[in-house]
Amino acid sequence: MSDSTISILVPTYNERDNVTALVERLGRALAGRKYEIVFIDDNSKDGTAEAARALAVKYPIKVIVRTTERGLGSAVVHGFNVTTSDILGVIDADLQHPPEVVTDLIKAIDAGADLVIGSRYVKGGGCEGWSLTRRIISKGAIFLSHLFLPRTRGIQDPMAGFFMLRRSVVQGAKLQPTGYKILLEILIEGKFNKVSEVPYMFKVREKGESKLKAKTQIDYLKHLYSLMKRSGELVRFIKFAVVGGSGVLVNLGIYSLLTRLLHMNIYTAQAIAFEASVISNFLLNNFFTFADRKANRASSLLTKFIKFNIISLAGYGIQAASLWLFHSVIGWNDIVANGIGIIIATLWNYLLNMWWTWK
Ligand SMILES: Nc1nc2c(ncn2[C@@H]2O[C@H](COP(=O)(O)OP(=O)(O)OP(=O)(O)O)[C@@H](O)[C@H]2O)c(=O)[nH]1
Ligand SMILES: [Mg+2]
Repeated sequence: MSDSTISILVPTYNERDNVTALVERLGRALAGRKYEIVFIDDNSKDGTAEAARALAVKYPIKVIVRTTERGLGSAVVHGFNVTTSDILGVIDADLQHPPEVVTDLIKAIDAGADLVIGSRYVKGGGCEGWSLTRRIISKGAIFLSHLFLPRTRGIQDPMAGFFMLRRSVVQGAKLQPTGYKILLEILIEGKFNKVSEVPYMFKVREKGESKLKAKTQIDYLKHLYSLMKRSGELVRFIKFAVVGGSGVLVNLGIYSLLTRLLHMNIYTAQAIAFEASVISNFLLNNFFTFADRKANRASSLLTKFIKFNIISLAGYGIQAASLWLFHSVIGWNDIVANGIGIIIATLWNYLLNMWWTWK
């Protein structure tokens, strides 16, 4: 394995003052390996490409300058496409990813990992000098990814820009890199078995300017939506909502039957009708919405059913609370108040069932 060639891809935009230190430090970390450092520069105005080329007399360096495209994610994918090495690494140019950690990434690949992530969120990792706001945004982004993209759940730092992988992970993968989060794209579209994370400390940028803008956060949400669509999670949510709608019909139908035909007490009828809709929702969700994670053995079906009941009961509580708050307290129309309750309860039911029942 130690014979494999390694391409370290470095996307750059105006990083002239960082390239020399980066190359020297990468050179030390990669000594004894067959490697190349590939800069993918988006026509920087500060002479980044020239500075990188000047180092090629001493180091195995390639410099690619793109003039028609801009963007970190697409620069990385461009790097995948124009290199031929078995092992591909990605690192920022600004030294916020300590180049020495590349040694640990390679060790993990040699030990059998298909994909290894330089991680800020495993023991020993962290971020230097981040404001509380930036920490919250970062954690929030990870939380959303864990919630809506189940494939990223075991990974503490799916937003990392520092990683290494075997070419087979991205070979033939339909990568659509929009924005910054190229690793997220790989986690959804790539092919891999073993992923590992190695800790590192995300350093403060010392030279050059950050390209991170507020728009990056909006781009992330768009990207998340696109990945949900492609990974089938959006369709799953729609199925869940449709099943929920069918539950309302079951509930109303049985309630009418029990009260009008059997003249049952309305509260008893309401409880029976509610449970009947929980049962039909559960079965439809198990064999339709979550068919890929369904319970087959009776014992696990029962466990899931109990969890589903608990969540549904709480969901019902949310609906009742919302009717009370928006109608009785605030004085809105009861149908509007109930509608809000249904939306909140549907989201609650969906998220909790994703997280707990059919995890
Ligand atoms: N090729 C290319 N590289 C880019 C582009 N935008 C950013 N980069 C590079 O991607 C890396 C990360 O960008 P940064 O601006 O440092 O983003 P960040 O590290 O998330 O944010 P800071 O912590 O504020 O620095 C750096 O090496 C940049 O030069 C781009 O549009 N094209
Ligand atoms: Mg940076």
